[in-house]
Amino acid sequence: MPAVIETSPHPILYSFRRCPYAMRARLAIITCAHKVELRDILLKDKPVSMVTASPKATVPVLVLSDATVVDESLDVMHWAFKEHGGSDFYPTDPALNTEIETLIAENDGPFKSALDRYKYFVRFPEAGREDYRSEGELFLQKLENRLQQTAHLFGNQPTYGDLAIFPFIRQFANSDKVWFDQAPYPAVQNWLSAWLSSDAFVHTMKKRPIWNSELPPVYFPELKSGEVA
Ligand SMILES: N[C@@H](CCC(=O)N[C@@H](CS)C(=O)NCC(=O)O)C(=O)O
Repeated sequence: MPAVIETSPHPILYSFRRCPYAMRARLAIITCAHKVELRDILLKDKPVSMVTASPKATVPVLVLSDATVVDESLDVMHWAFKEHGGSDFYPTDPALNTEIETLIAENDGPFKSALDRYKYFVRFPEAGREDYRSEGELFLQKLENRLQQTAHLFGNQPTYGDLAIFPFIRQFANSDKVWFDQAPYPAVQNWLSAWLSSDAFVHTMKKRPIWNSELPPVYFPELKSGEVA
């Protein structure tokens, strides 16, 4: 008998607080003000219900009320913006969308690979930490060039491209904050710090109890006082 995917009246989002892919999914959901049941998990102890829904077992995983499973962070973002408003963040111009997707692909590909080696340089002794950092700086410089021209990566309005990319730049910055703060990327530094202090990000990063089926559901964004789920 096929395994039964657990659903709930609200979409369920399995998430790990510090994962940048899960952050971008939560940021999209909060930006379009759609409510989900948030299940914060630990990667070392994944719930069976999450792995049943998505055997590849990476976060984020979104399970819709009809048991549709969306288990790639960019697809969760697209679901959030396309289905539930927030269209200012999701431009209609196909050429602009292609440009956004191309930069996100560079973030998720070569930049993420440099970031992992920079963070965990001890595991990659074939080159030095600074070499990996320099590799990552190629992408920082691209972002700097854009942000010298406009307040956000794709113009003067933020788009899902900003939301998809900044959690990874945050990780890069945090790998050596002293270095990052004096590095020659002032526009990236300002852009990052504006996102980090935004209400959306602060709410997204709030510490919540690790989910288990005995606890009452946690809604995201949080219910306001008097609001019912
Ligand atoms: N391509 C996936 C990547 C997601 C991913 O790799 N997430 C990491 C956490 S940051 C994960 O769940 N890794 C599985 C594990 O560590 O067991 C997406 O965009 O959603």
